[in-house]
Amino acid sequence: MNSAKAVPYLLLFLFLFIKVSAFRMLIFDTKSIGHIAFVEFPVWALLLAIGLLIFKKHRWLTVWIYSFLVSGIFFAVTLYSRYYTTIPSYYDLQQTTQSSTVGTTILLLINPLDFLFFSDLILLAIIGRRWRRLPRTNALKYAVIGFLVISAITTAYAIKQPIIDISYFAKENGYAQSQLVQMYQQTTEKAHASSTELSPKKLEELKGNEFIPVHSHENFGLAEGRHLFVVQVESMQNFVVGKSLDGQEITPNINALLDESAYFSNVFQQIGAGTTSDAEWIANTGLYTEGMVPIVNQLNGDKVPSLAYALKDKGYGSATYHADDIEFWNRDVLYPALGFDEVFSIEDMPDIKQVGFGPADEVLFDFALDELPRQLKTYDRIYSNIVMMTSHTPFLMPEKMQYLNLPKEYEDTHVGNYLQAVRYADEQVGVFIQELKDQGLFDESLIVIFGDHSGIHGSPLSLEDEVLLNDFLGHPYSLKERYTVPLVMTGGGLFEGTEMKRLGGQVDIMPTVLALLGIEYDHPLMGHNLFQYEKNLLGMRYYMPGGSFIQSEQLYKAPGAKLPDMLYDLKTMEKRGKNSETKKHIRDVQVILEYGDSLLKPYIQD
Ligand code: GP9
Ligand code: MN
Repeated sequence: MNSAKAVPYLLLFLFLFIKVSAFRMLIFDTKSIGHIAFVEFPVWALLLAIGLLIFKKHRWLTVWIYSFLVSGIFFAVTLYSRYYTTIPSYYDLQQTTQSSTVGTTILLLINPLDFLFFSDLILLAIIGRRWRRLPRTNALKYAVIGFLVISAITTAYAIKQPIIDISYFAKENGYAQSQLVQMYQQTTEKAHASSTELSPKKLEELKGNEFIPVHSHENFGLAEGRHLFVVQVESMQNFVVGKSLDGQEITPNINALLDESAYFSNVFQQIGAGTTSDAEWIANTGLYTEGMVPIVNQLNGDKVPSLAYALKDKGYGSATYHADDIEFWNRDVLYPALGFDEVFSIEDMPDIKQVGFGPADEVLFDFALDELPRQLKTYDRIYSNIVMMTSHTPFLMPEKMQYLNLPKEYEDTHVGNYLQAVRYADEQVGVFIQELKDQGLFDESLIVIFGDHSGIHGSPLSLEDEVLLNDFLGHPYSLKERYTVPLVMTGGGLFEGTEMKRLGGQVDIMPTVLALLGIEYDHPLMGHNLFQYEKNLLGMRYYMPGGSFIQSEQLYKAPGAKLPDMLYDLKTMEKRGKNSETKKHIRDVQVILEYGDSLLKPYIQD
């Protein structure tokens, strides 16, 4: 064997090794070159070596295409992880259709250094001039055998590990292997591990409560026979409620409404990759999502037991409103599955006052209010599900829709823009509530307002933003502030300004609403009536590493791509050491999540 012939190949594999190393260091903070060389690199190198063997006549073309593809993958994974703080999987390719609307956000995340992933293309051009044809050599065959053996060993080992968190799994077992194992588990159905059924009693016990039948619950039937309005507010986090900036309240309308509301101030978002649409799913089904994949991308189109169906049985007609394309987040599949009688999207609403990707919330509310007289004639009772959108990142509000006079240092900052956008959303909620009052409907309705998920997170936050946030809050921004969303329940004569500090999740919204309306529900629910139960145990998968939990006393962040695990006291958010309770909650939340997955099975594609 002429060893000189191997030189260009050695260089090609060296470039690939450097690229793989840079990727690992960036995404997983990997410091061990040995780990990279034996776990991550061999799979990528194997693919290149096989390509070179197969396409003998077009070796350079193979190298170029492969290098470009790998650079593209690493570039995309880096951007994705920066925004979502978890790695994307091949599943997420299904989401590419959704990326156009979040394009502006993605642009904010690109760091010019990311393009260095493509810098090996320059090196390839240089060695391409030196070796215009890549020589024949047996070394390639040996390389394939060597890489194959190592890849087979690491993949076989990986297959035996449970995937509790995909990023952590990829960190330990290799990104390439994580994708292979996921594919393998999906085809063999292990991804949706079937679990033993949990009775409502057992589920409540895992959360730390004694089960009580719903008809004996606190506030059961308090709002019986009322209309229901559910308002999902885009990106509204709990920390803005009751807060002021330079003497200006961020949510003056919601703040005023709290006097006649039950306000749950400790409710955690539970969305996964499907963000807004996951929140819609959770609020309308009382079920979890799988987390890593938007539930709307998995639905098989079958009817799903839901709030709309439960209310239909009681004579309600239902309508849902959102000012975006109906195909976005596959709502054209979601809404029929949830059984809404009437579905309104961007094409039904006047094409005016566009902000972001559709007409502003004021147009949405006007539209929904205009539909009311007809609906009130058509149905005994109505359920309206109104999904707001204007306060969506990047939170750029036209001047006319700016209600806050931002202090100089907040101008043109992400945090300042966020507060401005949320202030606008609050104004529209206020107008809507006032309109319901003017029409005499407030006294006949139960109105639920909640935030879909956080708006302030990830890389759009600059150091300057963090300083402002600290200044606004009076302390550093905690995970609790990031993940809690306001949940307000109101309606004439129902509540007298109660703040409920007990832990809740979005999954608890539907059970609480059903209890207030006095409806007993035959299908399984993952959440519970927040008026009744004191304790809670919630899972969160995508925005915290799998295995994380939020429990009435503790918040546990499982180990992820970069960081080790961390336990916090939920009340103070001070760091704590794990105790026996923590270990029990880690096990229990896994049981809850697996039960949650099993409940999704009838409604998702195989
Ligand atoms: C898209 C809108 C925003 O229709 O609801 O979705 P998000 O990006 O927040 O998931
Ligand atoms: Mn959203």
